[in-house]
Amino acid sequence: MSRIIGHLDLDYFYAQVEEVENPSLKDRPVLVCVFSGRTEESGVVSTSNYKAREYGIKSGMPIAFAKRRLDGVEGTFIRMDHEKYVAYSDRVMRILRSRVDILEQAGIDEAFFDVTKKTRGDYGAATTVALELKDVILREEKLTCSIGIGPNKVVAKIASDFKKPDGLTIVRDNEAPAFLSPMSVDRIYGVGPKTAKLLEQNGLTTISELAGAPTERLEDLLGKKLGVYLHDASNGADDEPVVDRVGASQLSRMITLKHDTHDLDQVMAELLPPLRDVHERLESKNLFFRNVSAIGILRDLSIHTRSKTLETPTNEYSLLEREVNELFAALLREVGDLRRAGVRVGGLQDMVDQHSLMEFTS
Ligand code: DCP
Ligand code: CA
Ligand code: CA
Repeated sequence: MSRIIGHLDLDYFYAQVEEVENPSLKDRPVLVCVFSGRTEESGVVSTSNYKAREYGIKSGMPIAFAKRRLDGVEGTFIRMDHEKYVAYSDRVMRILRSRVDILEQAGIDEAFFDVTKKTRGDYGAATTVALELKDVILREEKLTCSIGIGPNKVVAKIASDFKKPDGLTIVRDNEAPAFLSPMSVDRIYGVGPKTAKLLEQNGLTTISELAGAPTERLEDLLGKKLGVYLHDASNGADDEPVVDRVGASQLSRMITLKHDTHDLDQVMAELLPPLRDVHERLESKNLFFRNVSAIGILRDLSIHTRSKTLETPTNEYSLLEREVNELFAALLREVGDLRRAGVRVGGLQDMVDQHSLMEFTS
């Protein structure tokens, strides 16, 4: 049976979350920004709503530049609040995970899913699942998203981007080559600006041109692995599995400190709620952690990290707190005042696996 794979991507994610929390924003341009703090206007646009995009606003654009683009129209500029978006993201992922066979989170606002079993390989049933996912996310979180359904990850990812916002694009197995051929090569997952440029310099701009190029030529240009992958992908073939990465994943929380500080006790005091939150999340998911990191962001926005790998995975709170304390002590010996502080646990693994492993080895 051929697979049925989906890709879901939330629409104008950070800006949409801000609209959800303040619906009066909806009809005007909303720009979520990272302010670097030098002057009132220094920093970049992280993302914007579709109203703002009508004026040519793009992610990564300097704020001052975006203001000029708006040309006198009143926009709302909002400071990026990463923790808030992570909380929405976590809830959306939880909604999805319970409704598909396998979920693979691929970014803060996107995930691949496999529904082959659930739909018994039937695209009609997959359409129903996709509509249901859109519906639940809208009902429970007030967020719209775009979904692509196809025979593999490459096609699903391109399909979710095909109609945005609030789109649903279904590409059946036999429709994949025709769907892909007119698109530019950079739509393929894994083709960044550098690869795209190299391909273009070699006369390969569209996916159909790429699909027609002999594999050996692509291998010469890009190396064996990427060459073979792109040959297959451009022909609509891709057998990358959807994998639940929970076991390899990490969990983090960042906070902005009340005042920039170099005081370890102050940092730890403010970090207690996020630390407890991280620990609760681990417990609720029955996970042990293996790595701990302390993250500090300074006034100039430079990011500094200290990490430690434990000898054995654990879920013990007191140990987590102690390790984080030590890591911050080390970090503060080397950097100046912290503006933001955070903690990350990684090497997460299922307690069930852990127990069975211990039974096995003892
Ligand atoms: N993001 C960012 N800086 C970028 C690109 C993205 O900070 N250069 C953040 C803000 C986005 C989020 O990541 O909301 C998700 O990125 P997407 O590329 O999925 O873009 P959006 O969700 O904002 O818009 P779209 O509706 O096109 O998916
Ligand atoms: Ca998105
Ligand atoms: Ca995305």
